[in-house]
Amino acid sequence: MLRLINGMTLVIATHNPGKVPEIAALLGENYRFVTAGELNLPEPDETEATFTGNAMLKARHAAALSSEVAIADDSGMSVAALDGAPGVFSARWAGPAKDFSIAMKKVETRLEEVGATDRSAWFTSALAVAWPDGPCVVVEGRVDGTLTFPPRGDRGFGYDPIFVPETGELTFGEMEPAAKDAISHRARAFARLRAALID
Ligand code: ITT
Repeated sequence: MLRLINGMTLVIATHNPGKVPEIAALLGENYRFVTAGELNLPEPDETEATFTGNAMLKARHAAALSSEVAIADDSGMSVAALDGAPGVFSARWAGPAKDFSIAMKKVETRLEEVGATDRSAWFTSALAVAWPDGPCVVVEGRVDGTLTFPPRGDRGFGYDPIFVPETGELTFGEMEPAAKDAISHRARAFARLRAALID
């Protein structure tokens, strides 16, 4: 049976510094962490068409190269009026410089172009845990909300300053990290992971 055991080392298979504290906070203090960046692991190409596919690809890549159990997140923001875009292309909309002011502006411009008044959006997080000898578990979580422009708040990362979760009025960029961690797509995915691999 696949389990995460207290005290084991887990590779956090991300090169996004915004995700590391969120994943570490969700996992708590029971594991030893090392990040893909600290191990100088190369970033794999995200060639899959789904969040779950890319999360498994990243976790398997890090587990194979490090010989440790690895956890990866593949996530993104989907906008209803843009048929779910940017979705799995969320990071790529920020360009090679990973400038999310450009990505957020692009979302606003696309909404104006299609003449949409619907501002519904959601974040998805797929979390995958892979073992070096092959097994892999993947789960998904989602949080719904609405978009607001101009961006507000300098906390969080990525698209956080334009996303207001349905349970409140502040953007993810304005919320305390713990408040975001309590309701986020990543937290919801983690609850499923906990049920599958920890409890
Ligand atoms: P890794 O693959 O190395 O983890 P990445 O940034 O390329 O880093 P993704 O491919 O999963 O990760 O891209 C997801 C993008 O979606 C991410 O760069 C953010 O812009 C956005 N995103 C995901 N979760 C988010 C969150 O909680 N808040 C804001 N933006 C988020």
